[in-house]
Amino acid sequence: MQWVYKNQEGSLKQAALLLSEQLKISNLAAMLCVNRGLSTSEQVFTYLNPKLDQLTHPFKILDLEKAAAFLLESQTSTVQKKIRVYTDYDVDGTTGAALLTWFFRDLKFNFDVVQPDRFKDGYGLNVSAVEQAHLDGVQILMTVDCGITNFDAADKAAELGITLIIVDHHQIDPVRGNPQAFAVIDPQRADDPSGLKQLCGCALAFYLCMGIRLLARASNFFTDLGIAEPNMKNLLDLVVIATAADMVPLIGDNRILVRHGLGILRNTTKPGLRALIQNAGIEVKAVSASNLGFALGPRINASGRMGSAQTAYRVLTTNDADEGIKLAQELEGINKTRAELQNSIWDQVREQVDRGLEKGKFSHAVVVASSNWHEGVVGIVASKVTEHFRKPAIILAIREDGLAKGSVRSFGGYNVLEALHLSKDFLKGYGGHKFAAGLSLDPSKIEDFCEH
Ligand SMILES: [Mn+2]
Repeated sequence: MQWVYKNQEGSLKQAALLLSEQLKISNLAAMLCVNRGLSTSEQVFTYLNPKLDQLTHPFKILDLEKAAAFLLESQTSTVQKKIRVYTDYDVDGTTGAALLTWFFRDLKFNFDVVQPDRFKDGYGLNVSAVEQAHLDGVQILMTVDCGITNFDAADKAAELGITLIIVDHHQIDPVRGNPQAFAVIDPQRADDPSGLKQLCGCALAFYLCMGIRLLARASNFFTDLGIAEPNMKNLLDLVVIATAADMVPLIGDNRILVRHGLGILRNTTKPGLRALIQNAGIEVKAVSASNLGFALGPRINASGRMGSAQTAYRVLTTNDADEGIKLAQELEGINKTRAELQNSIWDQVREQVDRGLEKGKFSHAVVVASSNWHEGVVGIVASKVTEHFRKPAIILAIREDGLAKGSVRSFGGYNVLEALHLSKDFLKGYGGHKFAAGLSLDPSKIEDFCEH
């Protein structure tokens, strides 16, 4: 990564000088704050000293109070309704699932957790997962870190009489809007007044839990049922991992969550999480922000990339010290295999690209494919390609079933989602963000797709 400092001229420089005097901070720190659009000494002070009680009130998020009330109500009637939590298989989704598990367990809710299989089910909530939920007697289905564009699945839930609660931070479909659901918690909604567009999925689940706790306290849920009120702070170890892994901007509430989450993580009592950190060769008390992205995130992600997210989920949710150690060991093995595969693919890709460049190929973007590559890790390799070759990259794994599936990563602000949209005639499917997306196509179309 390269850091480029903005050169401050005139009035901005003056503002920085004033701030550095008022708050007794260095000129550089003051200038960086000014660059971030902070101008008053109050704003800068809050920015530098984030406090938990400055977090945005959870009910500011549209539909959150409605969902919290419904969930609490569903568990206090004589027959507890069955809740299913359905999350993405990456770090954000898995930590979100773990966070809800700890919280719902404490509140003795009737719930289970399902995560899709990256290879069989793909990303998001699908119709058959909703049908399965119905067969399993699920009455309330809630998504975390996915769901906002799963219109067919939402329609199926409505048809089967399942109450759907979507908790997602991904973009709303500009044409179709929200899927039909009882509650759609997504600060990306144009009508959401919270200003929390930067939150990751796991953090949104945290706000939902804060909302449930508020209502539970107000309705004497804890005293009536003799349940100890959970300390929300203890869930921030999961939130900080997800926030770092999802690479959301560390401004506003995210700064507060990360600042405090890191401290909680260093004292975490979750046995599997402690073992996971130790296996990475890190002292729990000394976990740093960079450890989150380089050591913890990849280990948790490895689970869903290589097979099923189950192992990572169990590591993060076990109550048992011995089981925590055993599961973390298992995850360590999965991550090692992931790293080996990734290195071998990277070597092959680099060779292919070097050869292509010599022949004058890849002038705008790198596109490479092979049937030897594992689709679970091509995304990481694509990121490496963009850094190394400084071009957008598409890496495709040709699967046994004959479908080429892969990942696109942007370089230099290039909008890859738009580019895929323009080539959609060659593709079977695509989706994602401006800077990172996924696609699938018929291998025979790769050549045409490259030329397009
Ligand atoms: Mn996410």
